[in-house]
Amino acid sequence: MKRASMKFWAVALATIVVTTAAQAGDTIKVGFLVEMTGTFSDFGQHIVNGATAYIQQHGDTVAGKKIVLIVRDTTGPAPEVAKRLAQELIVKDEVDFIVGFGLTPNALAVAPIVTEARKPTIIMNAATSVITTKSPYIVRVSFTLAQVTEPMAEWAYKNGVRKVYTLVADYGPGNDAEKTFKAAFTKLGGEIVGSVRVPLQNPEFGPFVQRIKDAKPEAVFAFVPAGELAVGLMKSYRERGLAKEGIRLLCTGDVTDDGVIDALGDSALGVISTHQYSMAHDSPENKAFLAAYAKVDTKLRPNFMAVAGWDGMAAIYEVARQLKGDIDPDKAMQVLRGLKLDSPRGPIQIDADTRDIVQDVYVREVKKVGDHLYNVEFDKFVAVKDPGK
Ligand code: VNL
Repeated sequence: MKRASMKFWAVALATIVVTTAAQAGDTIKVGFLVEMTGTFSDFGQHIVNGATAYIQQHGDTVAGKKIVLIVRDTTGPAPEVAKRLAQELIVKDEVDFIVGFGLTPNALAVAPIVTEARKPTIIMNAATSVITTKSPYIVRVSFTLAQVTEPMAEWAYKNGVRKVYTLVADYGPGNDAEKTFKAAFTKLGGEIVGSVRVPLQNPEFGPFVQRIKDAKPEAVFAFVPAGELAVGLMKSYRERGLAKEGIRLLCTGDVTDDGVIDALGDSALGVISTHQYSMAHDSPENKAFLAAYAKVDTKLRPNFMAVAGWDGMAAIYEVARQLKGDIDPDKAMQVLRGLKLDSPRGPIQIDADTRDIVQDVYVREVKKVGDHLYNVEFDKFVAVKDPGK
């Protein structure tokens, strides 16, 4: 997948690392632990693209220091690989920050290492609530599944939905989504008529989706990670004729992610989701982000991970400015706690106590605008904290 762009990154990164060695001392080094190959390779691409766009837009020097990116490929959900690469980034490369993490298992694996090394760590996607509790050196600029799921349960009930079947990927964020949806929806008076969990690797959606159809719920609530799983789920939903039976699809924005929405095709039209970012978000900050991103990658549509990559870099620039270029780990954490940013998604804040993100969560509908599908925002929940804490 994405062989051409992988090659591009291999070359670009080699160049960046060589430059680093020559200028150690005058640099702020940012080590990326991201998925650059395999099923989840888009995640790394999105995150690095977003960070690169930020640097190109704002200049590669801040507080007199040159920002240097060192990108390492975790290859997928691979905790042992993530741990080894984190050690190398800290000991050999002497990075000032560790960032990235498309996937929860990699973030959890690295938590004890960054605690031990006192290394400020910025989560740019991984979205299981518990991650930020695993180290005082972790902050999150992405989202949590609980944070975007609770609004979905409330919106569904308010709009007359009473019987829901849940489908989630069977790992941390999926379990959070299932638990949160069930709790919020039943508290309001709704009923969960069934729940399935599908494997993270190579799931066969057909039989699961058929089981849901046979149970005749009014809606399915679904979370699977963005990318290939989302495409697989949408395909089965269409092939098994759930929409025709009047079974609505309600999901987190991971399923209707901007990065794959073109591949979902018209079967995605009308799908309702809740999430923190849409390409269609109307603001000057988002326009600036989209313009900068388009100079970095013209093929892969930017998504919520790219925005988190952008915001994570914005956070690092702010730390650098406030610390006048001298990155002391504990002082950096102090700046990050409570930090506010005007993100392309809207205003965001890092909660000073939990180090987790507080942000608006939007309700969106997939619509065709011009030649492309977009998640068009039509309602929002303001300044949502992670309810999973
Ligand atoms: C995770 C969360 C991964 C949401 C995802 O796919 C996602 C995770 C990138 O925490 O592992 O959409």
